[in-house]
Amino acid sequence: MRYKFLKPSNRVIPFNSHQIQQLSIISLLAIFVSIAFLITSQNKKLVYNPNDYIILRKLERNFESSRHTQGLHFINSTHLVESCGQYQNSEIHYINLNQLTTISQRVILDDLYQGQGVDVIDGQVYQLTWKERMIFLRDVETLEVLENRKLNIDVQESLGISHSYKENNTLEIYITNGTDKVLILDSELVLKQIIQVRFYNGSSVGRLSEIEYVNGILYASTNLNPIILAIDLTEGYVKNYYDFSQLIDFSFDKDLSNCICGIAYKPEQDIFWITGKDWPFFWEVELN
Ligand SMILES: *[C@@H]1O[C@H](CO)[C@@H](O)[C@H](O)[C@H]1NC(C)=O
Ligand SMILES: *[C@@H]1O[C@H](CO)[C@@H](O)[C@H](O)[C@H]1NC(C)=O
Ligand SMILES: *[C@@H]1O[C@H](CO)[C@@H](O)[C@H](O)[C@H]1NC(C)=O
Ligand SMILES: *[C@@H]1O[C@H](CO)[C@@H](O)[C@H](O)[C@H]1NC(C)=O
Ligand SMILES: [Ca+2]
Repeated sequence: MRYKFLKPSNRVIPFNSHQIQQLSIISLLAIFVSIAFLITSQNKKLVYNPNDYIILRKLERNFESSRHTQGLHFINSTHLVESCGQYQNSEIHYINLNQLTTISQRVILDDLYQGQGVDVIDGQVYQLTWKERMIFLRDVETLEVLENRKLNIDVQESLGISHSYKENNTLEIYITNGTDKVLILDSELVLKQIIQVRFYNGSSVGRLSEIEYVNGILYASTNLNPIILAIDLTEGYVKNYYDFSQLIDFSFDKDLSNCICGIAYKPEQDIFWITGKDWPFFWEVELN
């Protein structure tokens, strides 16, 4: 067999020594920049920035209802739904954003129940109860109970609720049970997965409480400090946390109020409304 050899090109690459020198400097620079980038991107993952938020507004709230906020969520662009709880003093109601001092559609819970987290899933309001393992499914217009659903999983408490849809449109319901874990349930409330949440240094996050899932991140409060954690559920790590200690000075009872028990995301403006037990204000904040 004969091989056919191709004639090498006559063209000479037109670089002189000066240009080659320039090229090597550029390559060295590029390597240096990539290494620097690698180092900073890794550091970024490991360093938290608790003050990376902006307080936009302070809004005075209504005090006629229970002040014991346990869950908060936006129903639509003009209304929040709030679940408040203590035994014999639990309720759920709407708050109109244009009339913050007026609450509406107030529904009082039976004395046997303490209201906890609240979310809207597939057009229905889901309200958790604390130790009763009962979820009230409510009409989104009237807040009247449509269905009682028992939480048939091994929990002593249920505190916060939120949800998302995975790529194949599968509903995932998130529930916190007063531990450092997030329980993932399916639409039938069957437990699918338990995610243990950690800081990057391995420390526990304490008792996770109110939650709100937004664009791939689970925002959660803890009972230890007035902070909001931004959790990556796929890794189970806290990506960042936001320290709102400065807001505690504004509350009526500094011990009781040490938790941000109301976290609601307002998609129209990409902002959050936050409040706590016995807080006289809602705070409109931007988390970066
Ligand atoms: C928002 O929800 C409340 C309570 O169901 C309702 O009264 C109000 O009309 C709704 N507003 C909009 C803009 O849909
Ligand atoms: C929290 O939930 C997990 C999973 O169901 C369970 O193993 C654990 O005992 C629960 N803890 C509490 C305090 O409810
Ligand atoms: C959808 O994806 C989830 C995991 O992301 C999987 O557990 C589930 O079985 C899938 N469901 C369907 C109907 O494909
Ligand atoms: C781990 O990191 C968290 C968040 O920065 C911090 O509060 C905690 O004290 C750290 N724990 C240890 C043992 O350093
Ligand atoms: Ca919420």
